[in-house]
Amino acid sequence: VPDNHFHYHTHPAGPNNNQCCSVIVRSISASIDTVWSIIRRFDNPQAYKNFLKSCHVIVGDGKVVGSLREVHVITGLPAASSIERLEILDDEKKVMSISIVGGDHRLNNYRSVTTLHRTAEDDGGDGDGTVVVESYVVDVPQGNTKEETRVFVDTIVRCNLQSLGQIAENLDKAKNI
Ligand code: A8S
Repeated sequence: VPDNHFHYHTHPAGPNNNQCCSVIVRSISASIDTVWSIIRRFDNPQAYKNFLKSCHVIVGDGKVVGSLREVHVITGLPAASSIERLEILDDEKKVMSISIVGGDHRLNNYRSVTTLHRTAEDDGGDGDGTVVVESYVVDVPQGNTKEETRVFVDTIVRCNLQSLGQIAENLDKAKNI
């Protein structure tokens, strides 16, 4: 793979410091540019993250590192809001990273890195495919195990990437009409 940036996913997480980490990989039948056009919008994560109901950029322009957004989540989750900082937004390498710096939820010191990787689709379909790799590290909340934390966060990330895939695939299909 010529454009791999897997080193971005090497989070520092030790076994004693009560953190957990994981990585979710999803392949999408849409071009890397289409997938990136959705992901890169730090100001509009609710475009594909179904657990979010609103987002406002409160510091910066949503492109410069250090920008902050405040998101509110739908009811039924053990959380209400989150304040998130843009750590990396690299349009060339297609790498994005955010960290959670505040809010009303249980995921302290959360940081995620998302990278996109171009694939050649040899399934007879036209056009390119994309592999999305999203890794994270987070503190294990008081009263929970590492395993419980990983299951909870993996579920959210998997839902987000599934929805991202659907939206990107539909966008690309519409373009090819
Ligand atoms: C993301 C990833 C995560 C978001 C989590 C893990 C969150 O927005 C939700 C529920 C929570 O309990 C924590 O890429 C928090 O958005 C949906 C509010 C942070």
